Amino acid sequence: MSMRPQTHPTALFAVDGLLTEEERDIRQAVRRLCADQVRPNLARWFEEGRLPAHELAREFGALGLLGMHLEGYGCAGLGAVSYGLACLELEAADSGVRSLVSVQGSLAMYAIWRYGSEEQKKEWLPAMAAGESIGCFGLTEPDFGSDPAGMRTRARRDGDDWVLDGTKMWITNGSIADIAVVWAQTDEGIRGFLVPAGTPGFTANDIEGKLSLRASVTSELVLDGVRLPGSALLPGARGLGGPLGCLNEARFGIIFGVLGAALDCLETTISYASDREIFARPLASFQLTQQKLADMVLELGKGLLLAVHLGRLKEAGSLTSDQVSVGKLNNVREALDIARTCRTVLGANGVTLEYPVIRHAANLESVLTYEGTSEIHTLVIGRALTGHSAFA
Ligand code: TGC
Ligand code: FAD
Repeated sequence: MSMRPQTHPTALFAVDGLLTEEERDIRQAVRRLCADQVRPNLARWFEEGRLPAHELAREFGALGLLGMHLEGYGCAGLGAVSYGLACLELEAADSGVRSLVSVQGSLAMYAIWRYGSEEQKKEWLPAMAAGESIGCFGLTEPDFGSDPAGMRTRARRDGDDWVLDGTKMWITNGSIADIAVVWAQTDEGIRGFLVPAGTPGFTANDIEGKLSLRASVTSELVLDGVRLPGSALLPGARGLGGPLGCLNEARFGIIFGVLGAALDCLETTISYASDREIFARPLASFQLTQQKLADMVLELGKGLLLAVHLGRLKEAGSLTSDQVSVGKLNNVREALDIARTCRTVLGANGVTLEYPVIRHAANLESVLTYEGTSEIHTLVIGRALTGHSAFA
């Protein structure tokens, strides 16, 4: 049987030609760090349900990945596409690793950077950029995930202080965070607060039994009469637009990130199908296999082109939150579909941790749900198209 050289999936779309040399260098540096320090351990971390988050945060901080798209306060101040490519490489390793970086840079640091006082920025951002302090972002509650406007966590003034009561649920990095950004109802609408770990009345309990994003810490935050000084309030955030403004940043990273998971699945699958002989022929030589590969690479390539396009819009300052929903909905949905299809090509081997495919597929189930479920992003797009809000 004659055989031609193989083409890498991304080469079919010539995406590299859309990137600057600096962007390609950053991608390469993150890829190398993941290959050396992250990937060799991932199956074990996933199986054991843990992540050495502090050590990784310091490594990522040293490379400038934490808050890398923010300016000043020890942050690298790089462009949106560079940040996206870093997310892609991190998520090619594992969505939990990308989550660590997303929550730190795009949610916790971004909230302080965008809405914080000068004192809050100086106190927290340099240490967080270096990975010496870890942050988390508490928006979701047990009864209010898709509809955070209904949150029950309440902050009331008591003299110059604030007193917080409530429960946050599903909080990434919750129990390992040095600082929690907590959103609460007040008499003036939703406001954000910085709650340092160890504040009396504040506890974080890990959520056990996850079969997705196992290499990531997810916690419940309990606030029971937590007294904070007036300086703990984020002065620049008022109303639901405050936390939603942070979500735009993290959702943007996911648009790129999930393509890393999909690409890792696809590379694994092409290699597996090339080596695996079935009916005395390579699995890669069957038409049904090639149909799957071709369909997957089309979605991967379209997703990459969309991601780079949205990244350039973000760099130009014109990216809208509706466009972020377009990217999040499409790329997560397609990445999950790719992971599931790759799993079928690997047969029984596809259900083990020996290959990364089922780990990515399981992780992407969480990514489909967090940062706005696929249904919520569908309704955001529906609202943009029709003018009618169909959320409630
Ligand atoms: P709505 O009336 O549409 O808006 C209320 C106010 O918010 C503004 N706004 C936005 N601002 C910035 N960015 C956005 N994407 C925004 N969307 C809305 C809006 O302009 C308005 O401002 P103002 O000044 O007029 O008051 O609000 P709604 O209550 O109808 O809700 C809309 C909806 C459903 C889209 C929103 O609630 C939503 O996005 N729900 C999903 C919640 C969500 O995504 N939660 C994520 C939690 S964090 C997380 O999952 C981290 S995972 C971390 C990891 O490990 O990576
Ligand atoms: P629900 O809101 O109860 O939704 C259940 C189902 O109903 C979904 O399919 C949803 O799409 C659908 N639905 C909701 N509204 C509508 C509607 N109007 N029409 C039709 N269908 C609808 N949150 C944080 O604040 N910080 C974090 O760091 C964080 N990390 C997370 C990490 C993990 C691993 C996970 C799984 C979640 C995390 N979350 C975090 C929470 C996440 O954002 C929520 O799970 C998500 O917003 C959905 O909320 P919910 O789980 O309460 O689902």
